[in-house]
Amino acid sequence: MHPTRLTRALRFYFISDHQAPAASPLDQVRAALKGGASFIQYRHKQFQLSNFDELRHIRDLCRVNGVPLVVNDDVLLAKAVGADGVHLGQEDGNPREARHILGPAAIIGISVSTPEELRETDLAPCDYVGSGPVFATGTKADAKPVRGLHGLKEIVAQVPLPVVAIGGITAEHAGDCLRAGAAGVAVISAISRAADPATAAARLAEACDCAPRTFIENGWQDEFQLIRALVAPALQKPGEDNTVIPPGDDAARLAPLAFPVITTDTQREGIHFQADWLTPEALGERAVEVTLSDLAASYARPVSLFINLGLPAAISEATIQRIYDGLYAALERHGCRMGGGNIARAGRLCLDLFAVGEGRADIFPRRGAARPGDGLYATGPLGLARGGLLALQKGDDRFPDLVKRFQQPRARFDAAAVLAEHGVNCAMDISDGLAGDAAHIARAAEVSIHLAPQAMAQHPDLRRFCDTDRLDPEAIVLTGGEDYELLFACRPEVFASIRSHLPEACQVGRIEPWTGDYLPGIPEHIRSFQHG
Ligand code: TZP
Ligand code: MG
Repeated sequence: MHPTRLTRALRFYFISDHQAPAASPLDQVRAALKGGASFIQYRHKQFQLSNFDELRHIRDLCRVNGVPLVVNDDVLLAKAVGADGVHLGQEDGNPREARHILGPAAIIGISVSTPEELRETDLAPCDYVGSGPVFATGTKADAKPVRGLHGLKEIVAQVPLPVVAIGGITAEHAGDCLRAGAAGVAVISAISRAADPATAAARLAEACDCAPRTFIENGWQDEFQLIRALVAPALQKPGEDNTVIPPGDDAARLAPLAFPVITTDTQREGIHFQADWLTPEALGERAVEVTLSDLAASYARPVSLFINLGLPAAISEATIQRIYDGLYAALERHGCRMGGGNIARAGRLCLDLFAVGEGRADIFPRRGAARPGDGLYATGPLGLARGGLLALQKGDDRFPDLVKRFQQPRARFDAAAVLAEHGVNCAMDISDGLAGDAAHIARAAEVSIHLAPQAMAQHPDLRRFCDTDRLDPEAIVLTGGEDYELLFACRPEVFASIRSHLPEACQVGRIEPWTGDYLPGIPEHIRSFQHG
């Protein structure tokens, strides 16, 4: 998880209590979320398989409310239920093994009570530290000696990760812990054993300065109602350009297209994106831009878009609506219509998009049309989106321009029009990185391509990013996909004219007769670089 987001989420941390006399763990979590808890730990010291459904329900409640859930002690239980991570005590499993099993995106917390314990702890695989008991607690029978606010400060000073204070914390003390440097406070009994857990949680939220949340009890329920709501904007302008019989019937009917151009693309959570890389609106916009980018690369005018949406149970209607707001914003930008779609349940969020466009009668660019003597060019800077993604993954807020390149790519219809007018018959969009995509052209055209990423690697934003992180900008230009610029080959004299219309366009290589190697001089690790 993005470190800045994690630090924010840790502020008000609730741990469920299976021994509380009145409220069940599920009811406690519900009350905590209603009150404004920003992080949940499921802790059950006598967990049995019969408790699994309760945990699954808690997982869904957390997901639909956008609150991270970790499981105490048990890495495999965390994995089985699809929690966001695990919290380990000193005597529990090894955090490195937990990281290996749960993967790079998982949240791994570890308890550290004293500086001596800290010295024994491998913090590298961990994301945060829980430290206490700050005050006396009756909840943990084997709790270590009370460390007080002074002990908390000592740990905060020595730990390079966010620290959550724990042990006997109430709304009265929460502020003291935060002022001592804790990123957040973790409580059990202050909520689980309160006469009114939701009110107790609201008081803690206030003490932690946590914004109140609109609590969501369920994910989306009614497929038909949801579809009606989602297609409503498309129905508001029926048949405007006489291209589409709008969604609402079994299929869309398009008016005749002289040269239909059809493409598809998929965006899967955990593979193409993580939920915390993009707002729901940006996810929708990006999915459309990425799909339409293939039409731009084919010099086609976008006509109609179809979407197959795979929805996990624990996603709220509000979130789905926000994804659609983004989809519609991007469609509007490109004058493309929503043709229709389908919704199905899925384990993780996934968007499969299909776009129909109208190709030009005079030209359809092909990868195989590159010829020796051509230059290889890109319509704009490369590697910036990859830099943005790396910055996002590390939670580095210093590169908003690069992050924007990743989050908000734009299909280059403007550049495509220039290329088409210049008769450029070899073009594609760059989604896999310069090396990978140039190799597609080289294979299709049976030529060798001498890549020259040096000029692109001079981009000041990329240089600044690479300098701070000691990365090689040329390697990022070669391997960093997802800029969605167009890659094209043409005669150098044609490029000279194109350049006057596309000032950011730049040479990235040259096409040579086949020499036995598609990309001479490009090291194997760069060619075989796999994108997530
Ligand atoms: N670890 C240190 S103290 C503690 C744990 C799990 C118990 C905290 O519970 P409470 O009821 O908030 O004091
Ligand atoms: Mg433990």
